[in-house]
Amino acid sequence: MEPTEHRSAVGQLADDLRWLEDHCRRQPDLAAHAGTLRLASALTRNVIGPFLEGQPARPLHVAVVGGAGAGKSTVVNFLAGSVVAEANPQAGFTRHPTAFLPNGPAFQWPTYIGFMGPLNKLSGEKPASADEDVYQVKRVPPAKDGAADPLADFVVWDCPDMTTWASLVYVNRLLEVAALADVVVYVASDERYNDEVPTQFLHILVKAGKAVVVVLTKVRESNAQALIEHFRREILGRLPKLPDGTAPAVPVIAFPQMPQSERTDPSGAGARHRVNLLNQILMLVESDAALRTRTVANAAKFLTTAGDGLLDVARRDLAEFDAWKTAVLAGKADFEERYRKEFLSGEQFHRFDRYRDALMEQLELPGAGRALGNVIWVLRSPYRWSRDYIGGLLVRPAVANQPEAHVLSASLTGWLDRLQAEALRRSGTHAVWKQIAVRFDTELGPQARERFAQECRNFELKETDELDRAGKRMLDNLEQRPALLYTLRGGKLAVDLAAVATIVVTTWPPGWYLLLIPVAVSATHQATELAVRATAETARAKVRHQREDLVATVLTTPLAAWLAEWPATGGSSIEKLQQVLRRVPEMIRQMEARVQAKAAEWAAKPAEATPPGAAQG
Ligand SMILES: Nc1nc2c(ncn2[C@@H]2O[C@H](COP(=O)(O)OP(=O)(O)OP(=O)(O)O)[C@@H](O)[C@H]2O)c(=O)[nH]1
Ligand SMILES: [Mg+2]
Repeated sequence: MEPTEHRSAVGQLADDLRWLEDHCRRQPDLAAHAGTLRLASALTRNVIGPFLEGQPARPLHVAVVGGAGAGKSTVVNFLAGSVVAEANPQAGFTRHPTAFLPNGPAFQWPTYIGFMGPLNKLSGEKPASADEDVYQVKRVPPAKDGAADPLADFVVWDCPDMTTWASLVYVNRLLEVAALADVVVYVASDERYNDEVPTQFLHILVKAGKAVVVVLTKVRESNAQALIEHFRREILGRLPKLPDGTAPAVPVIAFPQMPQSERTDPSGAGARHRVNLLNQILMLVESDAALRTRTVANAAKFLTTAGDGLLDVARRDLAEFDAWKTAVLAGKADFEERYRKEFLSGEQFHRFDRYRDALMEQLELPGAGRALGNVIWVLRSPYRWSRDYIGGLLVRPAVANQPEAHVLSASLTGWLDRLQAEALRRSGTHAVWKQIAVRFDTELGPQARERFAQECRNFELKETDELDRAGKRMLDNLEQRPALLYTLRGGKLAVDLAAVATIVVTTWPPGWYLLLIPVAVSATHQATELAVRATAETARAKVRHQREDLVATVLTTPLAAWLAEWPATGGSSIEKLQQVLRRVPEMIRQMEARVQAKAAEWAAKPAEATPPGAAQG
């Protein structure tokens, strides 16, 4: 695998996690979750990326973290062996991270692109209290007695405090360094060892597989052992179990209340405390390569196991998105129901009458038969007159059916109004709804109407066409079956003639009974008309169904699909969220596989560095 390929994959994953984090930050109750996401993206760019690109294990990184005023800068001085960090009674004094390089031959500072994310390396020097997104690098002066530095392979980081997840700037600066660390020294003071947010932070670091050493500061010496036990039980006892079911091994040591003379002379008057701390750290270091491999493998494992949790925020958004889709579909069903009730059920499709009359006409005899037909037609005249007269009396004025265009437009208004009301009602509950509510009047509503108007033009063309086709189909059914057509025509004539013959023969000699003839031919005609009407009604019902389908396929289904996807288009957060949700799990899987492959390479190589020896007391 080429380094550039690693780089783009790592860059993409880190960016996606960063984006998820920003997305999360917009929801205040998810601040801690955003912190986990920041840690995940920082692990990707500060640990996994450099490792895959072949950066050497050295320097290892030890980060000193904890609550405000816990004594972090003081502990940094003990690690460095001299006063290098500014300890200050003002809590929250240290505002940006500072890296202290060991004295000795220079080693390669990580040059990985994206290393430390948004934090820039300061070129000059600034006080630790400078509140900027920067980190600075300083060098530890040589030991006065010329002794070798036990942490010669380590960069020691002094960090801002961890007091609230909400103070973004500090948390982010801190997380950047914590992610980078091979060893984390967690500092808690005797008075505030139990603070909630630093404890949550400790939990996350342990979950991320960091090697952690706890230093309890400002402890009364008589109380030290009891406090250590208490801390193990109450704080560490609540740590999540490791994937293999064991409790994480986290050593705890106490730094007693020290007079200033000890505090400011870590290698001299305070040396016993320093040795105690260094030994805890050096015990974790089998070799540079082994410790770094552990850091990287655990980071990859954290991404894999935390992966699902990391995406929780996205799932919540997508659940809201699904709720929107459900609302759209409910509106679609309402629209169709309304169209059925207010238009279709009362619609006669008068245009269709033409085809019914044409069907009736088809049953009349052509050619020579026409003359006979005309005779019968004359005979039926009294029937026709009375039928039309009675029909005229019976026909109730047609109920004015609402025009179709009117029903369609009103149904659309109903659909959109309902969606808008839902978006407004829920806009306080989630950003997805808020975004919809805010953009409804200016974008969603007008765009939906415009689309609908276009679809309507298409619909009108198709509906006329469909009606004509149904009418023609009815006529063609008969026309294309000449045998049936002639049987029906002939049959009707035969029945008429048979009736006439029967009347003439049975009532011979002719008398007033001949008046029965018009009655008989009228009766056969009425029967034929009823049959034709029934055929036409069946066809009309079919047209009604087809119209219903047509509304669904041409109007409501495309519009519903467009409405449903609307929140996920135009570069919206949902669109990006869907992309990220698809991409992140796959990239994490790939990343873990790459890390495993590279770790196996490292394990096969002879160790580059000899393990550092334990500190001398
Ligand atoms: N008396 C006494 N004071 C201590 C001890 N350890 C630290 N302090 C003091 O506690 C104060 C805070 O210590 P720092 O090391 O600056 O703490 P920090 O965690 O770096 O604090 P911020 O950077 O402000 O978050 C300083 O004034 C230290 O001198 C101790 O053992 N005894
Ligand atoms: Mg400090």
